[in-house]
Amino acid sequence: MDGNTGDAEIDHDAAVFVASRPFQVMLDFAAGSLTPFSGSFVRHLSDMASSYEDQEAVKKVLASGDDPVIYKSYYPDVPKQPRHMAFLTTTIEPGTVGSEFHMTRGHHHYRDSAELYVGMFGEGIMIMESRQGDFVQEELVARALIYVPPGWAHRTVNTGSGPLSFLAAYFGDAGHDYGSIDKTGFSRRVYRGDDGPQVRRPESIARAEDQL
Ligand code: M6P
Ligand code: ZN
Repeated sequence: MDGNTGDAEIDHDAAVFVASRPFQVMLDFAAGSLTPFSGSFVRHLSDMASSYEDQEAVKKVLASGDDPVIYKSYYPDVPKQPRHMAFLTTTIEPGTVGSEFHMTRGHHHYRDSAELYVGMFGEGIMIMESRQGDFVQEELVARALIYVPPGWAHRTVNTGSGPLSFLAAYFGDAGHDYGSIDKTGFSRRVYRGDDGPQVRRPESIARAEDQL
């Protein structure tokens, strides 16, 4: 049997598989971007105001007329389809909101699937939490690879004095589920402490547990 004919006969996913051609892009380790990129987006504090614990601090910054950039991402044109692999660079600006370090919003994937993070520059911490409540933190620095298994929510936090930049690659059809994180939050947050970053339960959760 002709090989092509055989492939055509067994390719049941053909209807949902979007054809595309191989391409090359360059990682810009100085700028934390891709060259060329197809799209980019910026998240300001106002775009993720509810993610931070200290809502008084959020209000104060926004009321002053400031709306700082928290992070910026660059991505190539990859179909959001099964069997494709999406990837993007993200650079989180340094700083805190109250005493909580700048961070991503954090999400689960709609279709539970893995994600790989590659540190480019800066210093940070990834916090990851399973649906069963297991918690893991890992340092994200240049050349660190962090593997996030299916079913683990993830948030990246910049704990350094300069920008934190990384590449993330995930399944094309993974999707971003922000709802469950917006609702329950992560069990731990990352704060600026006197002797460096502190990863701990927010005061409100710790107090509630003390009363049990
Ligand atoms: C990483 C990836 C992206 C994500 C970005 C910001 O680059 O996980 O998919 O969009 O971080 O994270 P979030 O969308 O949770 O704010
Ligand atoms: Zn993800």
